[in-house]
Amino acid sequence: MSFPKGFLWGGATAANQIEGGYLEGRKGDSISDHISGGSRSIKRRFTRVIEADTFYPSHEAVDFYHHYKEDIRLFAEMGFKAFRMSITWSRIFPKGIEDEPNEAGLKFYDDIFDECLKHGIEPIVTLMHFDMPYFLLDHYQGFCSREVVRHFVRYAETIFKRYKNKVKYWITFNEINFACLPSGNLEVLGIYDDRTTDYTDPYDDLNKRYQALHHVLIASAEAVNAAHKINPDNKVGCMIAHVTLYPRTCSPKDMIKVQDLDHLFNDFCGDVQVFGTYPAYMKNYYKAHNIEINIEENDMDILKEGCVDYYTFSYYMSNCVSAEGDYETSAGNLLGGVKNPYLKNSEWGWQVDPIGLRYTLNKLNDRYGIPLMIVENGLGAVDELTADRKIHDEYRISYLKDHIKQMSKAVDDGVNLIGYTMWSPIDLISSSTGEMKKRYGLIYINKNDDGMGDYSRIKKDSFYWYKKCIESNGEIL
Ligand code: BGP
Repeated sequence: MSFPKGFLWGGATAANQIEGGYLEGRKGDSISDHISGGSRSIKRRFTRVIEADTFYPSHEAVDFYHHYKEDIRLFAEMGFKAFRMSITWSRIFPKGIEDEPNEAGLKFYDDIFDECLKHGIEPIVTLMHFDMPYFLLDHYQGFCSREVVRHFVRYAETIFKRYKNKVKYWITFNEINFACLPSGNLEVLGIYDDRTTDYTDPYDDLNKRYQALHHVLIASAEAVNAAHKINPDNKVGCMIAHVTLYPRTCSPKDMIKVQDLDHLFNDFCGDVQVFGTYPAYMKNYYKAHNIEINIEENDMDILKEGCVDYYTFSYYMSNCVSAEGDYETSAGNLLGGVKNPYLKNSEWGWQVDPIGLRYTLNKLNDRYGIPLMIVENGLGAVDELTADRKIHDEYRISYLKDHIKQMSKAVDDGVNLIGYTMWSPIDLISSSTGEMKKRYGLIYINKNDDGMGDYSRIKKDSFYWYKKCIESNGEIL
């Protein structure tokens, strides 16, 4: 067991899934404030109060806005070295287009970072985690418009300057590669993905989708550049949702299918962000799908200059694909694919695969050769609060333990892994279902989907387990 000294143990969150504080501190409307259900046939985002079968966003999430001191104190009690969180863009620029930032929003994050630093916790900050000012969606269709790149870069520069002495680790866009999944979550492009609105339908319009993604990649590269100029000590990472793929059989056709999907989903965005250039396989993909995007004269230079310093990814599951089955429609997993007979599912159908994490770490280490960080990994489950206010979540402990064991093997394999922020230190609103019911936390939040609960924080059994894990630098599991 050999985690390096200074290994960044911690936990990860996203602003729109924890903060609440709707419109407090002169915050502007965010896209996530408008998602009140029905999107992709599931209710999304905020704790919802059900009235006569109608869902309303409560805009409260788990009220981190008012509990951050208590929460960060609890993270410190577990011995966290790092806390991954994101900034709500509309707290800083309420509409996204203002010349001057909103001081109250900036101050809110100053306070959070101060609180972290007071406890020796390194903040790892994502600039955009599935959300942006609503105005940018309404007026520009998010990153479909090149204009939004300019607004994003102004936002990023403002943030880098303001927190120059407080934050060193940055991530530009969360799970950027979801844009490449045929049924993907297009919030990464700043597009509200409710197919019933007329905003846009990039699902069928690949040109539009990949044009928007190009803009996001340019925005990310410009932000990396700006971060390095503002503070040469800044470390900026990409963030990829990595779903490791296996062929269903040893048929060469299955293997080719794996390679194609790997390129499209797992590799493309990371390759651009690490190597600073569009890979050949993607140029071919564009040709084969009649995709013609507008690339401006300096764009390739921007990508080349804006390569990331480290590679971060989320890892929840692996997936199994077959050349014969339809990747999208087969049951048993979030991303489709076929059932892997060697793996068990979570209650939500995600195929749990700790050994796949070791494999993935080795793959990424070989491919990129830059420091790696796992910035999301965890188990969504239904927890039971006992009468004496305890949560015995041995299933979560066993999930985390099995993954950490494989991480440690990967480190022994020679992988340059610098941190692990599990998802998530506190219960939060599920991104894919919009529910509280799907809980990930080491800390229970007393709030339910029916609106009941007082937001009190309760330590789960996994809290004490993770504390020991960190204390022993991953030796005691
Ligand atoms: C990732 C997202 C997170 C988080 C996590 C768990 O895709 O980056 O925001 O929510 O998945 O997913 P879910 O909440 O849907 O279970």
